[in-house]
Amino acid sequence: MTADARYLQAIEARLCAYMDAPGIPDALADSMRYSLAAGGKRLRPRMALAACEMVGGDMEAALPLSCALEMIHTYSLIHDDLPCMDDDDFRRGKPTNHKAFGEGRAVLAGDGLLSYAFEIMLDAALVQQAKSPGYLQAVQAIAAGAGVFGMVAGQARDLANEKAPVPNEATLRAIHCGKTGAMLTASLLAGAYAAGAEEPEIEALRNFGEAYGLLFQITDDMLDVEGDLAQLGKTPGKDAKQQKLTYVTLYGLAEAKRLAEATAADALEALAPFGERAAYFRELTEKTLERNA
Ligand code: GRG
Repeated sequence: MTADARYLQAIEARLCAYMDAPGIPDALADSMRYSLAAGGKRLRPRMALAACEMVGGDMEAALPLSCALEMIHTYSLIHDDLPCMDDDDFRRGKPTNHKAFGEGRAVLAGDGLLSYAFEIMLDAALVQQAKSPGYLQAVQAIAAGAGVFGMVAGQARDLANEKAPVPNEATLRAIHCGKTGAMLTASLLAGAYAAGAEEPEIEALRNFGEAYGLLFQITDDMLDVEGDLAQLGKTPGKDAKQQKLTYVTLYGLAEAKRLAEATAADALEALAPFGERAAYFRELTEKTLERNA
């Protein structure tokens, strides 16, 4: 079995177990499950498990963190799709949560996923804290990536920029370091901290996360122009329609492609300290560049 198949199997089984816990009202559990099970790539939880194993940890210990990352990511997509934000009809190839359940239930599905994620992480930290001193640091990395200095900050900058556009590289970077990069880097750090990684490894992963996050965003912007609904799982062409600031609108498709290649090279360089152990992340970087991750 490939590492990815192992990770995916463990993630899916554990997410189902969390959602089958007794006591969650049916209507709430249904709307949370709907988006969780809608066919996301599970990129963040896979990255957390791979980072954990790369630095010598046991993926079982990182599994609660990994599922929490997917829950937080899914909440962000549900809220981002709401009419008061991006107003999208399709996500992960299915009608968006508010289209399926109405806005009230979609807001609550997001709230439920976010708060359940923290409950799961802290429950695990309470169990792990004696034998794994890095575990709480892992939870902190996820909180920081998700919050007002991370993903929520990026979303706030994005909203502000829609009202008063400042179309330059600095604005674009600030938006996407938060919206996209923060949770990707947090996934790497969480897996590594849970495995007891030391500062030089954390620093190398932070560098990789920064470059990989940028690569992911540039290729995501390119897909919005070149992809179709089946490939994207969401409506293509929305960025141009909403006059969004993206790497393609700022630089054009050809230059965005060149930037993606240079950024992939930076990401690969950041992995050098891990040598052979970084095979998973080398392959992920190459697949992302080919927009096939
Ligand atoms: C609502 C606080 C709040 C934040 C929303 C994540 C986000 C911030 C908005 C989503 C819109 C968007 C296009 C973000 C940038 C790229 C991104 C995160 C794409 C989706 O991630 P994938 O491709 O999705 O990993 P799947 O569905 O495969 O998990």
